[in-house]
Amino acid sequence: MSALSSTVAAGFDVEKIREDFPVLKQKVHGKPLAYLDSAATAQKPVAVMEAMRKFYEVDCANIHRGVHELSQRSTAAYEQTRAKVKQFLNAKSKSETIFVRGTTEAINLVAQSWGRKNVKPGDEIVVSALEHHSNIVPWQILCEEKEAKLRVIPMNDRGELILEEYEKLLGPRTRMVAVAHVSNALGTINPVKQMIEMAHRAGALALIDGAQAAPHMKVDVQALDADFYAFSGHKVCGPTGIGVLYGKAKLLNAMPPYQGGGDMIRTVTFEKTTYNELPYKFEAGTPNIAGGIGLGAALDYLGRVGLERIASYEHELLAHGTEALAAIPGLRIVGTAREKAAVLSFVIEGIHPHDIGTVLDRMGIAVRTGHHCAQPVMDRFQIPATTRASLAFYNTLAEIDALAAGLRKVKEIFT
Ligand code: C6P
Repeated sequence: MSALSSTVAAGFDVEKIREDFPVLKQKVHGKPLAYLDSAATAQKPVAVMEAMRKFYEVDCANIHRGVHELSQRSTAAYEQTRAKVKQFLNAKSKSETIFVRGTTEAINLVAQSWGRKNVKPGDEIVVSALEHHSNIVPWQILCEEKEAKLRVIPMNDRGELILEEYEKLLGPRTRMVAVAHVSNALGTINPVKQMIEMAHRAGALALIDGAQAAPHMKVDVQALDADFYAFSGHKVCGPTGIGVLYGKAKLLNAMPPYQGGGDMIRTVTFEKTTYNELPYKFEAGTPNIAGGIGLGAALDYLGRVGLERIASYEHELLAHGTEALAAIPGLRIVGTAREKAAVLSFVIEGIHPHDIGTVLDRMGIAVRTGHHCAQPVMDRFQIPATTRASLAFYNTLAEIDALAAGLRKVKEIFT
């Protein structure tokens, strides 16, 4: 497909979308920026920056604490985001949506609060071979403390989880299954609805790491029947330092607080403290108010663009990128699952990914190189690292063509 048609691919006016992202207009090392690192963090539309600016310029006050006008306004703006998150995830109630710093904190909250209360020696936690470290280490810490066992669902050479092996891992000792909805290193979309169903049949709970799914597809926690679902604001075009833990109310109600401090209490005496209702029981201390407001603006923005349109446009980008990269001799795509989101991880024979990334950077092309915080994935494929181009709805087919041309130059330089 030509670069020209990229502006209206899938009925999607990407050039108009790009107007909303000032950062994309710059040159890097004298070349137009091609930002292909959205899995690390997505760029922010003007609407997000404006919402945060308005908070600091006009409304700035602490929330849930003041009777004065500014505090009332700030509280209302922050809590409006909760209603938007409820809608974004199709949660049953706002009280099931807890603001945290991001996916990492969400998973740690569950591992520490739910895990410490419910996991006993000999119990088992199931994760998968394609998890980000954030969905491995919190469970390892818990297992070590509780003398529980971490079991791992293996994957095949495409980077797809082997469900027959998963079935065999499930048993009466399984307490929790924690899996990514979408792999950040490979792009694999896991069949999480089915995996949750299987966990429930075994009497276990299921936590879904939605960090790489929420930016790319419509998520419905009720349709999935997820017990917990986590995502990060900064990957859905929102600010850093804010994210969401969704949890079923009956589970959250039965869990002890994660941190103690302001806002999470009902009454405090030196003899006894009683806790606030959901979701505040899990939100100790002054939160990231501007971040929460920015996240609300980001969800509004994604809603206006439309997640279904985003998914179909990105699918087109991915297909184009897969074809363009596969045509480069010596390049191997790592992660070829049949169900894939917009991630192109690859290695080129004889050239270190860091060298690839450095040369691409000189051409204005931003990609991530390394293990992508998924070292077990690298071990599985027996490679130390990959180069990863991760796409978003503001990318163009022309940028992908620039990546492919850049990689051909990299090959010329190093061979
Ligand atoms: N992955 C990447 O470049 P935080 O850092 O808490 O916002 O998200 C952690 C996280 C958890 N799960 C998955 C599947 C993720 O992809 C990430 C973040 C980034 O791939 C930064 S390491």
